[in-house]
Amino acid sequence: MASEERDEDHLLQLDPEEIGQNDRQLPGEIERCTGLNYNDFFWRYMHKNFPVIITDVSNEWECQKWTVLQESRDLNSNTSASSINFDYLKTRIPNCPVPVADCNSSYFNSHTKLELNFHDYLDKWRSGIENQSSASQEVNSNVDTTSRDNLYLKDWHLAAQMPGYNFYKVPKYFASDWLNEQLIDQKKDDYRFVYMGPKNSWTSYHADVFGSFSWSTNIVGLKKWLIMPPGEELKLNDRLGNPPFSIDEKMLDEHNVRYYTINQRANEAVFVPSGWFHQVWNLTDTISINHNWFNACNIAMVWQNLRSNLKAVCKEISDCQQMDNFEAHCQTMLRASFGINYLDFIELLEFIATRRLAEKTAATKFLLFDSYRKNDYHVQYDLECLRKVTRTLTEDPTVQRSPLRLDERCRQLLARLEF
Ligand SMILES: O=C(O)CCC(=O)C(=O)O
Ligand SMILES: [Fe+2]
Repeated sequence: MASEERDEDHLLQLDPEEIGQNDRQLPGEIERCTGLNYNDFFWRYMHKNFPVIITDVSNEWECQKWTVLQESRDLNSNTSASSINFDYLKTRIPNCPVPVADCNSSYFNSHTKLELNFHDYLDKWRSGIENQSSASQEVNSNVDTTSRDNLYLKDWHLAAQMPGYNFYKVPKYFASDWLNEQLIDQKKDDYRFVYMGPKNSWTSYHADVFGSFSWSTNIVGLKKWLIMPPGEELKLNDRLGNPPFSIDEKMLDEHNVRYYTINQRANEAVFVPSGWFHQVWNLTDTISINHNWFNACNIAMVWQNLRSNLKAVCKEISDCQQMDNFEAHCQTMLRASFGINYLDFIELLEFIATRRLAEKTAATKFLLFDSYRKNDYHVQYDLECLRKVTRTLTEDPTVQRSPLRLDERCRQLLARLEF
């Protein structure tokens, strides 16, 4: 828990309503919560794998300086809106290469990727805004809006790239994060990202990597989300089982898809549960911070996803089944396509188990993102879920016949966890 925050905010307690109530009715709309406590978020949303919008999460973040308040030009209204502080961004962040998606062009079911230097990206963005506003002031302007650049800086590992620059603080709700806990400790590529994009940039239809959760907080701007519960996406697949590249409300209505619309404003975090397909549009110039992660609540879903991706990979190269090292080959392909394979997954479980077992007896628990400390109940809960998922792994035929003796590793892990 954050030293500056109250302890009871972070106590994880068994919610009495939780017991025997797994199949809750889907509500009519996604709730917007202010002042939600950790326990309520944990049991009512994260554990139930249901989305929520949380307000006021980023008021104090340093990256508020990336925005400037602009008085409205409309003299009759007192409204003010924030816009991008290009000068501050350029002074604070070096001109490093950044990953950019071209939202006007696609390549194999995703937006074409390119790399630009950060300051060049900002210059293009700023001149796009200036051209747009001068065009809108011209009466009968003939400017062709479709030929404008639509470049989206996304999946930028800025936190890893500038470790000394604390431009945001992970909200307490999202602090239990096994994925980044391991990757940051081992100094590997993590899943902490910055997104910056002009009005009309967008992210195509997808579910998140590994079947992970994601959270996304708007620093400035407005995002529109279309998001659907797991299973609904099947209604949109073509006859070969391929999902569409892009969706809209008309398509969803025509296919009788149950879905939700979220209008996400600045300072609001959206919690995206595991396996919920979504598409996202920036309705205005927008900057957001986003993490992918998993923990005790969705580790079993990530494991099921890993298993079904292995099945798909094996099927794809089934003509090589007679090869001596067919299974090892499948694991290599699994890592390439999915991001992790069975060995990586087991190593992650071992890493978290070692930490939680040490925490069980230690007076001080590990800090999550330098701010939050877990209580004993949280450690117990993590250990229980680790035990459950490891037991499932020991029953998996691929694990059992692994040439890497993954079965032995799982059994040893289980013995440590059952101690
Ligand atoms: O903001 C975006 O463009 C995409 C965000 C997203 O897909 C996510 O947070 O899972
Ligand atoms: Fe996503």
